[in-house]
Amino acid sequence: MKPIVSIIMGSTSDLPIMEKAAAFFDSTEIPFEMLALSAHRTPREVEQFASSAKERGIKVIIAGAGMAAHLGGVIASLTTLPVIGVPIRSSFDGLDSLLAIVQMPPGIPVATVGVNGALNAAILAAEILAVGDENIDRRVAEYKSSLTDKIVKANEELGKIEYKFKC
Ligand code: RP5
Repeated sequence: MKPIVSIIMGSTSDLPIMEKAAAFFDSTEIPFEMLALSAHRTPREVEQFASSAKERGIKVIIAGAGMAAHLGGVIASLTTLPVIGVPIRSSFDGLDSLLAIVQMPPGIPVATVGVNGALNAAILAAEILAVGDENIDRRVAEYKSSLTDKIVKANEELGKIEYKFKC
């Protein structure tokens, strides 16, 4: 199996959040790799990774980082692959990493999901891949219908709860 998505994180302390992306790719059978790389602690390795990702067959990169979260932006500056940033809540409720990831200068976009939004990052990555892959498209559509089922069931449950003035 060759990975087509990279899940990158600034530290293994980000793993409890980033593993939600991994679980989604497992459930949708999308081959991925997972690496710890830090824009500040391993800048050379980040450059090596970003500049070779495309030729290794990677199609989308997800980068999770907390605090001064420059990882996604630095990767985006070194590749034409789409980069999705996941702000990790490590300090200031994640606002510092959210702003560091989302406020990129013109020319170097990083698609940014919400704080700790690794699952949404994975779904967005799958949707990008689905543009050119019918099987992935079908699996993402199945996942999205399962969300509809969840709310249909929630309404059934709510219907059973009784209050004096509930009609
Ligand atoms: C960031 O600093 C990492 O992405 C992590 O969210 C945060 C703390 O890292 P550790 O000190 O836990 O390694 O670079």
